[in-house]
Amino acid sequence: MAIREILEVPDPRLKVVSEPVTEFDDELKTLVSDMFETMYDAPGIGLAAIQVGVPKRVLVIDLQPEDTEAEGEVCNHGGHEHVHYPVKKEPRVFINPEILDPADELATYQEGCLSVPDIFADVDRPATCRVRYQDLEGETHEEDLDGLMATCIQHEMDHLEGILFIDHLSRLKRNMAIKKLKKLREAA
Ligand code: GNR
Ligand code: NI
Repeated sequence: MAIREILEVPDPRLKVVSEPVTEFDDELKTLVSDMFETMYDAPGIGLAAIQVGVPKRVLVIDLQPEDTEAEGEVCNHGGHEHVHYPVKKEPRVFINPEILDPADELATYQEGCLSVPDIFADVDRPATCRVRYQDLEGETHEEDLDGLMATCIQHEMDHLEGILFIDHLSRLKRNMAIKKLKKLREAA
C-alpha cells in the first residue's frame, strides 16, 4: 500500500478521458488499495484514478458517515452543545461505471475537489441516478443512488471524462475560483 501524489489543476492529465478496465488483476487491486489510502489521507470522500495519474475508469468512494448508533462524545464550546460520533468506514469501488436514469430534479451541494484544493462552490446535478459498474472481480452490479452518494458519483464520473466541478460554474465564477487558487498558492 502506498499514498500516491494527487494531481492538481492545471495539470493537463486531469483533462484526459480515462480508458475502460479490461484486466481484473493484481495491478488493479494495488491501484484501488493505494487510491483508498490516498483518499483517506487527503482526506476526501471520493477519488478517481486519473487524480493519481492513472487514466483508467476506476473510482473509490467512502462517504464516512457518522455512526449515530455508536457512543458519541458530548462537546461543548461557546455554550453550544453537540455530539461527535465516530465515523463508519464504508469503502466502495466502482469499475467502468455508467450513470443510468439521471433524475430531472436537481440537487445542489457545495462541492470541493482534491485536485482543486481549498475551492468550494455550489453545483447542481441530478438528485438521483442509477449506476451500473463492475467490482474488483469483474462482476456487474446496478444500484440506485441519492443524496451525497448520487452527487459524489457524478463528480467522480466527470473526472473519467476529464471534467472538473469548476467546469460546471459560470465563466465568471470559474475565473474567480482560479484566481483565488493562484492567490492561495502564492501565499503558501
Ligand atoms: O472530498 C471530496 N468532497 C466532495 C464534496 C462534495 C462533492 C464532491 C466531493 S468529491 C471530493 C474528492 C474528490 O476530489 N473527488 O474527485
Ligand atoms: Ni474531484
